[in-house]
Amino acid sequence: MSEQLAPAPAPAPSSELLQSAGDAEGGNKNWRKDKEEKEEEEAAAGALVGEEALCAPTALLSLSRKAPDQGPTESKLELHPLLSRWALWFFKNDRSRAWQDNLHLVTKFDTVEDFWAMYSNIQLASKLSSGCDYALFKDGIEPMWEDSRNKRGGRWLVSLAKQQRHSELDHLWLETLLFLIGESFEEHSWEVCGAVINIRAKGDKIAVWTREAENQAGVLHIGRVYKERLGLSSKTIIGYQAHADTATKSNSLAKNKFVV
Ligand code: MGP
Repeated sequence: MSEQLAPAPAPAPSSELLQSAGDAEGGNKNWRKDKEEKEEEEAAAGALVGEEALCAPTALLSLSRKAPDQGPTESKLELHPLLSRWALWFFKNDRSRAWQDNLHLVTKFDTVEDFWAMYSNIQLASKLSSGCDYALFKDGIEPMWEDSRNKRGGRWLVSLAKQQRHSELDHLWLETLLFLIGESFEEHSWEVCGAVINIRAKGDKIAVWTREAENQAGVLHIGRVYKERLGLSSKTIIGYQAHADTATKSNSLAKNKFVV
């Protein structure tokens, strides 16, 4: 774990973070109020983000974010900035709608504390229904092949067996998130766009998306560091596929451009 991430308690830091943010009970009341207001806003806007995924993380994030000039009693939280601002997206499969219309922006964050506030207040990936995804992308990059920062890129894909959902999925996804926001890829950090987890009955998938499928050195570096970070054995092979191949594949899996 990088030095920047060290202050974050793991793996269940929510109560600590929220308590240190101040009056936890008052916070809960505010949270419920904020949640009701947010639900009304979403209903009004027709943006129905899956209840199963969300517990008003944006409202909770505001509890932990204290302005630095709030005075000595209220500014006890020292926030630890991340190198980039990140956006969490949620996808819920509704076949009556276009793929893009099922994609919802949940929240954005740019500090270690807000990352944990977000993580602690959304549903674990293993508890989502089949067909749902989470995606964490750098702010400004949409989690789709069509985005200009993705269209020449590809993904390192970790395909899991069905039985791994209960034993390993949440751990691997959390490691993936920390891997991303820690940005320890040396000069290749700019190449990382984000990561996606697909919850699927046929077997779940986690992937790290990078920007340039033709940049062999960068892609391989990221793949090696990622594989090591996940603690995958040398016998486990993960493959990298260009989005252009995935988007036009004729069978179930696009061909691997690289493997590590
Ligand atoms: P998926 O959700 O990535 O994988 O793509 P799944 O459900 O495991 O299916 P499989 O085909 O990999 O076995 C499912 C479908 O969603 C794709 O075939 C596309 O129709 C659509 N889709 C997925 N993504 C990531 C995109 C995207 O970035 N853009 C668009 N337009 N459609 C996408």
